[in-house]
Amino acid sequence: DPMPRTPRLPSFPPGFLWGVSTSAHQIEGAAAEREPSVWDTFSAEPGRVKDGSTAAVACDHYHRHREDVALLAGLGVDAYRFSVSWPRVDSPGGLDFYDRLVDELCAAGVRPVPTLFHWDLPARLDWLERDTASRFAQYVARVADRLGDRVRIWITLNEPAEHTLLGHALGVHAPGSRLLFDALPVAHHQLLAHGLAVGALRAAGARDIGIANSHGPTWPASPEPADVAAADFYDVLLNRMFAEPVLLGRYPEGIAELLPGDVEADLEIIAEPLDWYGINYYAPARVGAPQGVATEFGGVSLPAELPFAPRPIEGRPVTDSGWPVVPEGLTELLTGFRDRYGDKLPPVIITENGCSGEGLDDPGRIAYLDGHLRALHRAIEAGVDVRGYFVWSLLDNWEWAEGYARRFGLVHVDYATLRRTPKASYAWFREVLRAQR
Ligand code: GBH
Repeated sequence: DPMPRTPRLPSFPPGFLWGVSTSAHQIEGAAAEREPSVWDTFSAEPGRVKDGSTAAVACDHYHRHREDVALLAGLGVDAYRFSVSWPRVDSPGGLDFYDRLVDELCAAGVRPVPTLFHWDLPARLDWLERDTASRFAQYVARVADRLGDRVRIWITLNEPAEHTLLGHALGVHAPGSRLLFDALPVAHHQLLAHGLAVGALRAAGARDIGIANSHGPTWPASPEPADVAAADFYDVLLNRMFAEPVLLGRYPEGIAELLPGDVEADLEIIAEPLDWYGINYYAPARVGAPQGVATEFGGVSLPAELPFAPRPIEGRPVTDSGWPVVPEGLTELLTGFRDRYGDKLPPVIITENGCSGEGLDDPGRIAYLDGHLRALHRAIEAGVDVRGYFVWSLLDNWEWAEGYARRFGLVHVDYATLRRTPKASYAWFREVLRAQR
C-alpha cells in the first residue's frame, strides 16, 4: 500500500502508549441485539441527523470485531480505546461480547482500554436525575467484575462537557433537550457518576483510572475587555468546569451556586484521585462578546442569548467538519494546563485527536496527525508529563448528528458492503509506530 514519505518524527519517551480510539454507538451496529439508548430514540426522529441515518448497523463491528482486531494488530498499536455500551451490558449476553473482545485484543498483543460511558445512555435513564449517577456506578462494578482480570487501564466518561452542551443545553445531540443553563445539573450528575465509578473501580482492584475530557485553548476575539470576559466565560463552561472538580475538588467561581444538592459533599467524591488525565483535542476556540444574533460554531447554531459568541479562526486549513487545523493549540493547551494545575495534574494521555476528510489517499489527515504529534512532542520537551496518544479513529464511523457523512478513520468503511480498506494514513501511522520502537 502507498507509503507517503514525511520527515521522521522526534522520539517519544520510552513506554509511551500509542493507540487508536472508537466508541460503541458509532461502530457496533447490532442495535436490535441490545436495549435502546437515547441515541436510538433521537436518531429515529426526523430531522435530527443530517443524512437521516441511524447507527443501527454502523460498521457492524459487533459482528466483525475479529477483522477489526486484525486491523489493530496490523497497525501495531499498543492499545485500543473502545467504549462499553451500557444498554448492551443491560441486555442478555451483552457482557459476553466485551469479554470476547478483550480476549481477542489480549491475544493480538493490544491492550484493551475501555471507556465506560461514551454518550449512549440507556433510553430509560436521564442525566437530569441524580440517581443515574449511582446506577452508573452499579453498572461499572459489573463490567469491572467481568473484565478486571484483563483490563488494566480504565476510562470513566467521554467528554461530559460536549454531552451536556450538545445533548442537553443546545439539543443537537441526544437526548435533544434545549435547556441552555438549566442543563447544568446534567454536568454535575455526570461528574458525580465519574467519582462514584472511580470508587467502584478501585473496589474491584483497578489501578490505572482516568477520564477523557474534551479541551481546547480559548482565544479572546480581541483584547477588548468584553471579548476577554466572554472568552473567560466560555473557558469556564467548556474547560474549567470539567477539569477543576476532578483535579482540584472545586468548581470555578459562580458555578456551585447554580447546582442542585449538597455540592460540597459531592465534590469530595468527584475529586477521587486519578492515575492519569485524558484529553481529547481537536481545535482551539476563538470567542468574543455576544452580538445579539445566533452564531455558527463547529457546525452547530448557537442561540443569541448566550453570553459569548464563537468567532471564526481565519487563515487556517479547515477539516471536512469545518474545524480549523491548529496543531500548536495542543502545545498551548498542555503547557497551560501544567501552569494552571501544577502538581494537581496527573500524567496526561491524549485520548482523542484526528480529523474528518474524504479519500483513501488522505494527505490532509497525515498532515494533521504529523503536525499534532510534533506539537505534542514540544509540550513534552517543555516538561509536560504526557504518557500516550490515541488517534480518533480506527474506522470511519457514524459521526453522531452528522451521520455517515464525516469520515474520521485511518481505515475506510464502505457502508454498502461494510468492507474495510486501510487508507494512506493507516500505512503512515504504522510506519510512525515502527520508527518509535
Ligand atoms: C469527539 O467529540 C467525540 O468523543 C467522538 O465521539 C467524535 O466522533 C469525535 O470527537 C469527532 O467529532 O471550534 O469549530 O473547531 C468532539 C467534539 C466539538 C470537539 C467541536 C471539537 C470543535 C469545533 N468536538 N469542537 S470548532
